[in-house]
Amino acid sequence: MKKPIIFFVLMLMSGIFSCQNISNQPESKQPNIIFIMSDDHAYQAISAYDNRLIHTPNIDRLAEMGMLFTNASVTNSICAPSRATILTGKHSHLNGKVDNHFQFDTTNITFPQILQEAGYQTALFGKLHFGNNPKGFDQFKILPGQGAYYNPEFITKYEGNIVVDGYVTDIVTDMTLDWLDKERDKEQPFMLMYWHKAPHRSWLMAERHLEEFTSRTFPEPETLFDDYSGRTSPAGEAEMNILHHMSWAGDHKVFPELMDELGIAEIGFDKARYAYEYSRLNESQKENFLKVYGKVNEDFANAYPNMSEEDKMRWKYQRYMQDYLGTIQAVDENMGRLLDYLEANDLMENTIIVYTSDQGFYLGEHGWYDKRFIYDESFKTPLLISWPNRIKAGSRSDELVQNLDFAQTFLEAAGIEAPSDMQGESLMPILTGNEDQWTRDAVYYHYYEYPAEHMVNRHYAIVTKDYKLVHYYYVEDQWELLDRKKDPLELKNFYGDPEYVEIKADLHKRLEELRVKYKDNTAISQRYIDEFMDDALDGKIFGISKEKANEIIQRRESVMRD
Ligand code: SGN
Ligand code: CA
Repeated sequence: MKKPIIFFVLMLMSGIFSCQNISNQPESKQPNIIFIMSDDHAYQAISAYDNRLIHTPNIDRLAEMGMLFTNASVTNSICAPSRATILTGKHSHLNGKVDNHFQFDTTNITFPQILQEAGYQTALFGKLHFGNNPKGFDQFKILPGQGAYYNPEFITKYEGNIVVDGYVTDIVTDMTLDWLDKERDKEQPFMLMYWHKAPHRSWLMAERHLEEFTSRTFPEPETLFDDYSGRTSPAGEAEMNILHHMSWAGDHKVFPELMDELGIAEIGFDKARYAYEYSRLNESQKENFLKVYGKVNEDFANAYPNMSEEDKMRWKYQRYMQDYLGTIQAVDENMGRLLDYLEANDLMENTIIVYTSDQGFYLGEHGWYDKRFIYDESFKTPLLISWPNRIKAGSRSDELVQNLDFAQTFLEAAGIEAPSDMQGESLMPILTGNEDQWTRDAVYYHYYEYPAEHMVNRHYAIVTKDYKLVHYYYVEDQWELLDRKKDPLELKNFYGDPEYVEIKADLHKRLEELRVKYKDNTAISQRYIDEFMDDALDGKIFGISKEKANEIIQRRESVMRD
């Protein structure tokens, strides 16, 4: 019964909206939308934000042409949930995609479906990570799951599953340019999603960048040796420390034979992941890899016997940055190809181009890699938007905008009224210089995937420009109050500090108001926890054993008894 009703509603909406379009705005004025997303791209690794690590001249072009957001964030810092929030304009607890584990519920209405119904041509190339195919696209070629860096497989709308030789970032761009140039109807507006796999783990860069990036040295973040004191226990319990949890072969490309020779123990799926990545390469790619990483291994073999724990952390951080940033070099080059094409084909002026990531990422801050936590580097995400017809070149905004807001922004830009149950706010006032019409002063966050890989405890929070009040509610019940202005590195919990009594009370009140506003409550969250824990106890959650899941449940029960 459900599907026909939704279809009817969509038809109805599209009818109403196309009438509106005709009367309010000539069809030809509807902007094109190009939504570019990379996977796990930290804002620290875009030179328009921070030029200490890498130069990204092409991504920076969007900042020069348009607006850079310094306070953009996600509602749940993990891949598929972020994408689901983007497509539905709803928080995780309402769209149902609370973690990477369960499939996306395709009965949700997404903004591509609405745009398609309203006459937009729609296409998606790259990573989606939903466990099923997307609705609302005239064309898609998506990577299965996380996808592969080399010679990747794609699930396509019309050609079944295909394997394409080459490097994923180049291939996804070729597909995108092909569609723009040859496949779309050039008389109609379009909405194109160009969604990279890079720079997701395990960071395999293009062959052409191997030599250059494996010889670079990068500055260390101030908190590389964070000891996690001063905050609640989840920071110290997480398994995402570069020294302790990043694997030697799988991540750093130390040869498994060398690990054996040096007596280095595996971390996680260390050698298996290395073997998987390596097995995907063809003969000439293997040769190139072995040559470049052979040199890295040689230097490592010489240095390792005299390395202290601190040296190992420093070495691992450098290796992490070399490979991670190497993958971004190809993203930036390909971004250049796309922007050049748009310029050459007169498509720049009336196209909204968004560059963002599905979340931020730790590049050694707090000694970490990965994301999930509400500490800035993963809670915040890069966001650059250009639209020369409407946005002032070189502008910046520090407003609290979120991935929740994209759907309504695009719909408003296209002259389409958004469904009333979407929960974001259109960014149009900010983009068009009418900031006085923007009133949001706090955002809501909720992370769920636990116990799972990286062991980041469940938490929800309110974030304002000045503070974060965070509740870790699973296992031990703990609160954290972060002072964003006074302690920007987020090293201290002020929750018990008498000076913060009033601030704390105010934030508690506002957090409850936000939970009511966004309709998150214990009953809804509990449903997701129960389903997830059943699978965890069955050993069905990636990266966590049945025993570990059971241990967490026992701990939780004993805390609740006390
Ligand atoms: C993989 C990675 C994790 C990462 C998740 C989620 N491990 O499981 O490090 O946190 O993806 O990433 S790996 O050993 O398989 O590389 S997400 O971007 O899809 O959310
Ligand atoms: Ca991601």
